[in-house]
Amino acid sequence: MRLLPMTLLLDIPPGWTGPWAESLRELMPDATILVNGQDEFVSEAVDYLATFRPKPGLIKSLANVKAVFSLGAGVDGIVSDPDYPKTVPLVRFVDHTLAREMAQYVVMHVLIHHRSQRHFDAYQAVNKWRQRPILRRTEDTRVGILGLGEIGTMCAERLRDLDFPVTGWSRTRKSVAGVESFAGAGELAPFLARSDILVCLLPLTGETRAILNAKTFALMPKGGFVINVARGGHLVEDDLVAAIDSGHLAGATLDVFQTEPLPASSPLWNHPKITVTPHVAAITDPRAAASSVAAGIAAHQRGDTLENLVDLKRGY
Ligand code: NDP
Ligand code: OXD
Repeated sequence: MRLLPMTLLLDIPPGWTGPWAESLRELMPDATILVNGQDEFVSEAVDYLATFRPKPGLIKSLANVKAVFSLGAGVDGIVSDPDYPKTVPLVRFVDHTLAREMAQYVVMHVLIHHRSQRHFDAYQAVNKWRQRPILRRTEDTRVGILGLGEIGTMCAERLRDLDFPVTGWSRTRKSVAGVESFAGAGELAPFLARSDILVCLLPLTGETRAILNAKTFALMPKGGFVINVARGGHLVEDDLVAAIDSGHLAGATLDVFQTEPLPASSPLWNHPKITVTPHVAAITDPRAAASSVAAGIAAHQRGDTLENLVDLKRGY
């Protein structure tokens, strides 16, 4: 992609792997691509930043940065920086392959729960043949999706296509074929009351933090199941364990945690009714991210309106 000369700073979280800089350099051969923590750079020379969880203050220190590109769909790690300069546009990563992987993860864990797969795993481990009917009909297993955005909508459509009755909850009302839409704080309680499986796909904001709490679980039907693939900050972990141990909830699948990596001492690791995965529901593909960053920079240089802009006041 031909671009005007510019400098892009790539700020990758420690532990991330993949050919991030290579993908960006391949797509933008005329650009200067620098990697934070590896390359020396002059802050004032940085035109664009691609990042996921920047150290607070990094963006403010880049006095001439023209736009920031999030390498993840969730931007809570960027907008939480109190020094984020409000005049700098923030572009979110929206990608079909990311949404598709998220939908695969959600469908898989809905089915693992619905088909009692963990029950069969436990008996296989001790060489025991234990048949058991599916406990509830698909038509009677209502899935509720908190957050009917890019990813939530794809999850809803895939589950609907498997004949699960699906509803979604969002700030504004949605129109997704075959998916009942609930909107706003006033419709949260009726939405929860008909969510046998509750999937969280909300962005983490001041309004959604700790939304998965004791009150929320009490409003769900007895025997309900929770899947949190959004952010650890959405869930009050102790409330979840209490709701499962009391017998009100049947269990949970968690991909995201208040503290990541999840400390080895966390009781969540060994809870017999909780499945833990290490924030892998979907991993950003470096090539897809590079192509979205390159397209955004090209649009910005042409003076076009940027797509997928984050509303900094709303926080997503
Ligand atoms: P979107 O911004 O497309 O969708 C967010 C949805 O949440 C929208 O429907 C929005 O409603 C709704 N919402 C936001 N605030 C509220 C509120 N206060 N009350 C009710 N509804 C609200 O986000 P994505 O679908 O792209 O991503 C969702 C989240 O998934 C990300 O923020 C990230 O945290 C997580 N994620 C996790 C990954 C993982 O590997 N575990 C990978 C990728 C993403 P409305 O449309 O009306 O504004
Ligand atoms: C994301 C994530 O937000 O990986 O994209 O969690």
